[in-house]
Amino acid sequence: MKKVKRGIRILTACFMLAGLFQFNEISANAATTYYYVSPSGNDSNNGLSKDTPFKNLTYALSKASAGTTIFLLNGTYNFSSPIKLTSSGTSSAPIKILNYNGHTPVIDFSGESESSSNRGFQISGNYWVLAGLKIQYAGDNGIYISGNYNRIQDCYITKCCDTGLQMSNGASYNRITRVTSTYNYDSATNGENADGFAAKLSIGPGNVFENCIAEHNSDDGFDFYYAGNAVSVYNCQANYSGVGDGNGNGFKVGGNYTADNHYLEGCSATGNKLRGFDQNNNTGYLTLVGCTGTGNYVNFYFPKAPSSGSHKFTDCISVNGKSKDKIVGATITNCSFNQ
Ligand SMILES: [Ca+2]
Ligand SMILES: [Ca+2]
Ligand SMILES: [Ca+2]
Repeated sequence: MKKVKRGIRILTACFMLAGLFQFNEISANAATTYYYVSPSGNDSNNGLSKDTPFKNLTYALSKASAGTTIFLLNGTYNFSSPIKLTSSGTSSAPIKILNYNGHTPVIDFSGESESSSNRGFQISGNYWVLAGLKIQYAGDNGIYISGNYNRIQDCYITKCCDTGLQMSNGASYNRITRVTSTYNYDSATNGENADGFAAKLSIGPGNVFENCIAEHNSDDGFDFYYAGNAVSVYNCQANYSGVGDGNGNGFKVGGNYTADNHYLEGCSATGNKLRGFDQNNNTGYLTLVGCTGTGNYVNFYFPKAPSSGSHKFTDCISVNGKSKDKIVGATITNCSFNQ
């Protein structure tokens, strides 16, 4: 009985402590600065209300620090060079760039020429949140992330001259949620590079895609070439990839013989020029749960056993592939493949 009472006392103390932390967090939130930006605003305004907005996002960014929220009022914001997010928020006080009042502001980079240095948003900082934006016509990636703990959600990325959203060069613990990336095309290389989403070329751990859609991109829908760490993908779609010299895979989950144990759940690939789900020389083991390939040239193509362990396919469905599936070195449970 005594032990139980002591347990209750400890529990009570824990709840009180938790309450204290919550209180601190609310205090921190109360100190948040909100800036408003509008294409018809003026940088000599104070930017502190929707009626006195700044004109330039870059001006608002120059005043932003951990805990700042920037609201972009409806309209089109034109850029001819990348927006570089180099500073950082914190886990309890991220820096946010948000839409306002249900509208979708357009961030238009058509002033950029097609060149690998002309990205849209370039995020090397940590703890940024971008939400509710349309991003278009960047001269390279629409969004490029090398930083950590960033969140991109409810954005629409289109018609950029390389991959719509790319993570590389150590990017870790970033979460991409409900983003659509479509009609990206690198004309300079006849479409061979522009994916919908990429986590490739040396990422760190902990990156997640959820409920994202890649459609009509010239190269691949999702590309994890030479990732170097595992990516988790939930409920994402990759459809109709492959224009010009593009490879045309839905989910390209490997490359360059690195062992990256990616996890895909509830994903679907439809109508891609080449493969719906493609191992692409990944030497790690891949786990696919509840994934569906429909009407791709090959729906599932995993021709090599992993260097250790086994691939795991559970509840996966292959429908109307033009050529047969190939799966080697896998534990297959409750799937309908056409091998
Ligand atoms: Ca490029
Ligand atoms: Ca390619
Ligand atoms: Ca690619």
